[in-house]
Amino acid sequence: MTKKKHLNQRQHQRIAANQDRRLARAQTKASKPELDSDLLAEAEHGLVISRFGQHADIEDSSGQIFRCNIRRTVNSLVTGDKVVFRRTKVPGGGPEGVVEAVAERESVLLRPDFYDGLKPVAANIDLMIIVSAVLPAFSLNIVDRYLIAAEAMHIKPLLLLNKIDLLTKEQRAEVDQQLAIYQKIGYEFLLLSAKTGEGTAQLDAYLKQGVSIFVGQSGVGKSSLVNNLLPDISAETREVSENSGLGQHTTTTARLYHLPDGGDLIDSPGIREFALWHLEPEQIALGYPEFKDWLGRCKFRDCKHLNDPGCALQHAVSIGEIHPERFANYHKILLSMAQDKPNYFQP
Ligand SMILES: Nc1nc2c(ncn2[C@@H]2O[C@H](COP(=O)(O)OP(=O)(O)O)[C@@H](O)[C@H]2O)c(=O)[nH]1
Ligand SMILES: [Mg+2]
Ligand SMILES: [Zn+2]
Repeated sequence: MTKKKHLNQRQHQRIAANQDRRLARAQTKASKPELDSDLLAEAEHGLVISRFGQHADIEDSSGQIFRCNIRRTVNSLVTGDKVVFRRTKVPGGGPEGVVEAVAERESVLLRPDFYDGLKPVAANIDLMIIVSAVLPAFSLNIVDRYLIAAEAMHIKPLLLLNKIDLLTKEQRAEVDQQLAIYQKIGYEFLLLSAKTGEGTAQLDAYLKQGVSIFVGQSGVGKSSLVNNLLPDISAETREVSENSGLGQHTTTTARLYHLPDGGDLIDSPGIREFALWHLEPEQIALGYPEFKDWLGRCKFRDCKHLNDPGCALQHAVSIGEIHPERFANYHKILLSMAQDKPNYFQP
């Protein structure tokens, strides 16, 4: 048997197991009576700190947290959602309240799961901090992938280059040149060292402005940055869930933390790295803001922007309006997306 066939069989088993679990969940949900309205206090506004299955931890305006049930009419509820909830009047072992409704989201982070498809994992994020580093190599291709995701989800991106303590003079000059490409397009960036603390004051200034998340490939220093910001939360706990063999379902439970110096951070190891299988080819081009003025101006409507005659994008590259490396990455990403997509996301 080939390796590929073997994997497919395992995928089938996994999908079947997921379906069984979903069915079981739906059955317990149906048999559970909903809380009587007489036992509930007035409706108030709350914030979802974390969601676990049929429960969610909701924070009220004074900062108190209540473990609540979720009304069946609430379709989707994730960390960062703003809700209307009602506390239970009589304290006892049961739920401390009920989530009645969810406010419209300003943004939602979607994460594609190989087996389950697209899943919302956090809402109302203001800033996606895209972490990269010189070790492992500073990859503009990976940076571009996360930028495309940020553009598609309408979340403001911030480029953060970590581990600057490791940069030689030559590397620093090279990095400055690469970052200038992004600065010209209008992206903001920070140079930082989670090890020495250099640059953390600038990071704090960004974090204070709202709700942030860290994303980026493995090894760039995301855990180190989070641990620096939240020293009171046991790093041990975090690493355990990060390395547990329990699968993606447990590690994607995101949690919202209030930062000691202001602002909020939504975090879980599972949301720090994610793939982009779910994006359409059109979204890839839209993930490059500097293409916008040129898209739709090619001679042929179905222009692939490769060697097509009369290509406006090629022209923009030739006159220096689009950087050749960004243009090359665009084609590389398009190609790899078509190849890497799991069957789930094939049209
Ligand atoms: N020299 C240096 N090493 C760092 C820095 N930040 C993180 N590291 C190291 O890089 C490795 C990966 O860091 P980690 O936080 O686990 O990365 P993650 O996979 O993105 O969560 C660890 O060995 C860290 O100690 C930094 O600013 N400078
Ligand atoms: Mg980590
Ligand atoms: Zn073209």
